[in-house]
Amino acid sequence: MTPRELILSLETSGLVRFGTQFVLKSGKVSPFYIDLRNVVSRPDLFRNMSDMLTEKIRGLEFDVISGIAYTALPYAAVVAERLGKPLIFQRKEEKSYGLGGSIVGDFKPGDKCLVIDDLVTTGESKIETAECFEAAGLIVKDFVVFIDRSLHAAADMERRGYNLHSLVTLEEILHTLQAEKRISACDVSDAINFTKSLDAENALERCIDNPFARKLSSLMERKKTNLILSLDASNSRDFFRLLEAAASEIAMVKVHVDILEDFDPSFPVRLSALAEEGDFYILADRKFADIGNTARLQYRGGMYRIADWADSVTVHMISGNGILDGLFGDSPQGEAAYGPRPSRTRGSAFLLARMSSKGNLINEGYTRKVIETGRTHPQWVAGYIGHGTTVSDLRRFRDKLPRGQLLLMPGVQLQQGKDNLGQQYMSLEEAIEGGADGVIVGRGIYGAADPLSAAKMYREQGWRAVETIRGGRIMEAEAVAV
Ligand code: S5P
Repeated sequence: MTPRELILSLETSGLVRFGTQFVLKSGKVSPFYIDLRNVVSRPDLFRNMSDMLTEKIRGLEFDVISGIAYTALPYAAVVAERLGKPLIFQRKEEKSYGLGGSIVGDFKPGDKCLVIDDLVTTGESKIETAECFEAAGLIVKDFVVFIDRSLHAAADMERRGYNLHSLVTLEEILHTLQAEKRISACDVSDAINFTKSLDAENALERCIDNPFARKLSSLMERKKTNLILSLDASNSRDFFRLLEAAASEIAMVKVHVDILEDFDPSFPVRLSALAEEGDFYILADRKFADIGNTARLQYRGGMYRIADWADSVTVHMISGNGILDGLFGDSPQGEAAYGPRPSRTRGSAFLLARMSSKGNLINEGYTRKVIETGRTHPQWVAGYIGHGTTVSDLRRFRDKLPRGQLLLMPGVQLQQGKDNLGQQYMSLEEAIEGGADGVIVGRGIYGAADPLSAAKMYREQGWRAVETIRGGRIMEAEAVAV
């Protein structure tokens, strides 16, 4: 069966329909309707479509094959049998008994898995499936669908590291049916306009506007530096000596305030004045991790009163989303007990999505949930702290982050390497090539014989890489336009 014959036959069978208004599952009213679920009850069409799929897939490289339940599963079974490849699939429901996780079938970590689905609209559900498989150790590169009913999904998926192959696209359907006079020019323009507006809405949903992310990225571009100095000094004399020297080179200073032996209330006053004068921001790397109420007390109160002076803070999501409300939400019990809610541009967080230390317990599933939390809390989450083992590993992670939020990467030095307490370093250029927006450097600078020269070198090399690799832009243009 050719793509043209497939389109005509789907239209004849009423599986692709135009000309009236259809209410979709989302509640939106669409000028066309595509539903391939019942193809399985038409043996001829099912066989023809399975044949087309088999031919499309034959040339691709994979070890196991999967179909997204339920619609695509029967095809995946047929194609797997014909090509002599193992079939695996993801349960739709969480299993609550027996052994084994949510994936049915045998595979080895590192196996390449090809995934079949019936349609693609935004690509989001495909990416969720890929992430589930990746969390189980599989490598997912290729998706094959019957119909690409969007105008952008293939490009969006490619940006996130996946190839989308489709048997027919919406544009081919429209073109074929119009040429056959089965639909009018008006049907065609309605379908295109509807799809464009849906695509635009989806793009907006994925695009996040966080005030601090915007401020930090514009400071980076203005000052031409993506350097975040991790100033882990144990006394304020060393701290300020280093900071005063490096101020002109950095976009932000990262502070572990509880490392200081001689902290007193004059410390944040002096730090804030220096930040103002030297044009950089302050990130308190407190790594809040407790329940919301405790985190709120730690952030707004105690002797450090971090909320009063830090532009942003780091947060572990291990205790659940309540921590973000605790840190940045209003105080139902009044401000007296907890201190005031931080201002909108001050109260922001970088979530720890991946760590640089060897043997850390964060896995892909955890990282995925952290990103999801960041995506659903755009008012507070300016970005993520994340690390990669290789450029491509970092790139794949970066591509999963919403646009408009930033990736700050620790564990960076001029060369790859490690310390003797589990820290792992990636080189500065690799970090930027992999998609880091800000590079966090500690001992590479303050541990150097001449910290000021080191800071200058990191800043220059880092910004040169930003110019070469990303054209001198930190924030993608679309994100700023929201
Ligand atoms: O995964 C992480 C997260 C962070 S915030 N790995 C890290 O190293 N960090 C912090 O970055 C760490 O607490 C330290 O302050 C800095 C790295 O310092 P360096 O001396 O190894 O560059």
